[in-house]
Amino acid sequence: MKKQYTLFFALVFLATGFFGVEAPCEVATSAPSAAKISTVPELIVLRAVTGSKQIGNGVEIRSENAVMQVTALRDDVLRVRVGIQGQLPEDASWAVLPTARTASVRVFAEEDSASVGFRTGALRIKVDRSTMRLRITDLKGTLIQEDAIGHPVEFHGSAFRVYKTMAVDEHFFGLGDKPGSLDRRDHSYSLWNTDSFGFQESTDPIYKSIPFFLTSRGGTAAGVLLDNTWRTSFDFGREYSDAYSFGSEGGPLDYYILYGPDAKHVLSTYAWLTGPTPLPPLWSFGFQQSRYSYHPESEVRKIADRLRADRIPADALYLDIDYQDHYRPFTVDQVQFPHFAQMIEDLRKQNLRVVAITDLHIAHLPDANYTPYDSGMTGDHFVKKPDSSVYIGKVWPGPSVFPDFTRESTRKWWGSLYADFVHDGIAGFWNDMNEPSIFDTPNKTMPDNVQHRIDEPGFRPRTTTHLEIHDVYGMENSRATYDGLLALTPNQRPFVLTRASYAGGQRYAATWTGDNSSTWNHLRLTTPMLLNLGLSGFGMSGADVGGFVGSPGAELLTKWIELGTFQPIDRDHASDTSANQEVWVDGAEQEDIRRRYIEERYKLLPYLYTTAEEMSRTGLPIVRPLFLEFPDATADKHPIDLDAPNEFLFGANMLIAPGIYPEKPDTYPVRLPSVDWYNYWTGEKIGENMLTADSSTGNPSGLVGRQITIKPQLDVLPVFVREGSILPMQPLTQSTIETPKGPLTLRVYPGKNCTGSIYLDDGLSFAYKNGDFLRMAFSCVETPKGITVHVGPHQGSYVPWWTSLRVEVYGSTTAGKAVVAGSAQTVQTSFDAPHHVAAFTLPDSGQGEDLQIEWIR
Ligand code: NBV
Repeated sequence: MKKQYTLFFALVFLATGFFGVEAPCEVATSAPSAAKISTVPELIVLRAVTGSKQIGNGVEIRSENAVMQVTALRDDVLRVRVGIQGQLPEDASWAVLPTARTASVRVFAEEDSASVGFRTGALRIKVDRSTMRLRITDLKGTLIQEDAIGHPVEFHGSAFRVYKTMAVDEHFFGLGDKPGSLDRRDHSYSLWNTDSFGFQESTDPIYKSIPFFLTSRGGTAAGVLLDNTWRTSFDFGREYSDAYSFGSEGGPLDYYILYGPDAKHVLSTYAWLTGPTPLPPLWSFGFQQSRYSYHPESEVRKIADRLRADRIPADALYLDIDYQDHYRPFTVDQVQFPHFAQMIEDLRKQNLRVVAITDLHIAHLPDANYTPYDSGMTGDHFVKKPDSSVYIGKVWPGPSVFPDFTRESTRKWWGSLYADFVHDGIAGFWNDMNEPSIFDTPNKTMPDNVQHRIDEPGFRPRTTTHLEIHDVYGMENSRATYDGLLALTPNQRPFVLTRASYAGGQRYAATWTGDNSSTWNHLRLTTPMLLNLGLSGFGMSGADVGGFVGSPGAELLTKWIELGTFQPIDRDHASDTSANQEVWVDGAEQEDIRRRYIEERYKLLPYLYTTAEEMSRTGLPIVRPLFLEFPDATADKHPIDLDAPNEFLFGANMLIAPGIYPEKPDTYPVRLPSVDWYNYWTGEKIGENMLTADSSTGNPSGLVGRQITIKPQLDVLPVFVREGSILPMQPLTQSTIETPKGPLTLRVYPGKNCTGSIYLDDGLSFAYKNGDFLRMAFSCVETPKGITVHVGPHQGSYVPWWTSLRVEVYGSTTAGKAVVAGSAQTVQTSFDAPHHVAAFTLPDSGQGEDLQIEWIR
């Protein structure tokens, strides 16, 4: 049973009656008589303003011993810090970029008898003098966020909790890939990186801790980052039906509020705050084949040969832990892989790259000529126990030691360990087990009292316990890998895949959702998990296609491969005890369907890569909930995704509608935001006749959109394209290493606000930063007799692989004549009735042109 109003009474009780009315900031115990003899921590309640002063970009407020600072980094970004011992917490962060953290904007002080505060160019901030409640509105008075009635903040010893009022129509997203529903409302979560093999819908916590969430309230979005690496927790109306809260067991009370008003803006602001995902190498968008583990060498080669023989487009093969000598990171089992470097070279000749796992646990092997251990000991790079001896825990190699990744020098040393593998031609690296996962401890990770050193620019040098570092350990591991690879090959974009991370970890690594299961409910889980990851800064993500634990049946694997096509990372991966899970395992009929989807992904690479480049600039994820692009899709502006479970957008323009129960034969509804849509597979425009009757009526949640009914088919994953989009596509290749042969295809879907673009570069280096890229913008307008497609000129110096353009106009009912404006030449279009497409090809001059098409009636 949820408690309504009880929060108010409980807090008023705590803050006034029980602990004394006069004291504005009380130090008390939750059971005074027992306090002296028990370990119940002190409760400190911030209650009234006892002093305040305006500072350059905000206000500093005292409440007895406590100090609270609210500052504006930008007009739309606030930071709130609180210390109860008269001092603010250390001004340092693993997540927030120094440039953002130290940014500041001029504010205007606003004070009256009831409140102190200020105004920015976008927000008004008030702190109530008698209650210390923080209230933020926009300049028109729309409420963005306010502390709950009672008191704003409570401390229990070193733990703290912040309560905020929760509106009836407020919804919550983010917190990384925690399983369960897309909307976090009515749930509570704990953040503590955990190896959660075989997790389920209700498992919490799992691998990553990303203390960022997005709120959406009556169409106004805001974000909150609680920048605290200790064990944190979030409650979105589970404890109290009228309040949400966040807190931590220790560490700084330091949080950021990011104002929208739209969700897209919040996400780009979050990317400003914590850094965007860097542009990944093109090959990482190809199909990736993995298994725990392909070994020996002949098995790896067999998989590569089969991919090529069966013409399954693919770009990467993974080496899991069995390629190593006794699971020792940075070694190779010479018996199983006698020609390791040669194998990598040979795979490369087959246009396949290798990603190798390099776990962080270094085997404890004194006097055994194991360089990672020896050099790590010499450099004092491992974490220690309180008695100063090196901490040893058991993982895959047996007794292991653990790098002290919160030291810059340790990260440099770790990065240098990759030199040989990079030299051998390994293209990407996989950091697993970095929660860290440890076998022989009761909590399956390091004991709380393990000592980590913080020796890091921007931080006060000190030694701290694992409690503070645990949640950021995996991120610093992947940072060490990323930076190390950059140091080794400065002009190559690193590809790092990490399992554990923290806010901001998207700067260093892509991520996957860990050990999911080969079951239908896990196929269902992938969409909300990847969407919430994207809403938490991690736009480059995937879930193991086919599921990791267990073995998928033929149809499940087929459906999963279909969905994987539209995930940022498309990696088929299975456990050591799973049956084989490659594309071909269930015979030709299934393989043909699966191949077709993977082929479609390759054809869509220009669109996908263009979306990835957008992500690297704006922070907008590759897969997006519908409300990001269609915030007004419902009458009351609640996120349309709540009525459209499991639908998602792939980039801005493609809507994927897998259905919640693909294992069932029943028809299911697909809700579409109210613009026109095209069926991606048939090219047909979704006409009125295809909409189901209840699209505008009988819908209690006020949906303004449309609804169509889908009859599930094994070989069809419904995909729709938004009217007014132009999708760039390429001829099929078997790998991104192959140069596509033929024209760049522009799929034109006529409609309102018709635009599109393409971004292209060498896919590997940083030359694009010096202008060596190609960008083109497209648009279209319908004319009385047909349509005009505008092809923008080439921008940037990169020379594309195509010399001609194939323009395909969808939703067509007839052939047409195309004229390049200003030229006398007329081209007759082809017409493909079953696909509703009229098409023609013309040279791409690079100068840009207007293509006028008139339908032949
Ligand atoms: O390295 C083996 C596996 C790996 O395949 C998987 O993807 C990781 O999530 N790893 C976990 C360790 C053992 C899992 C049982």
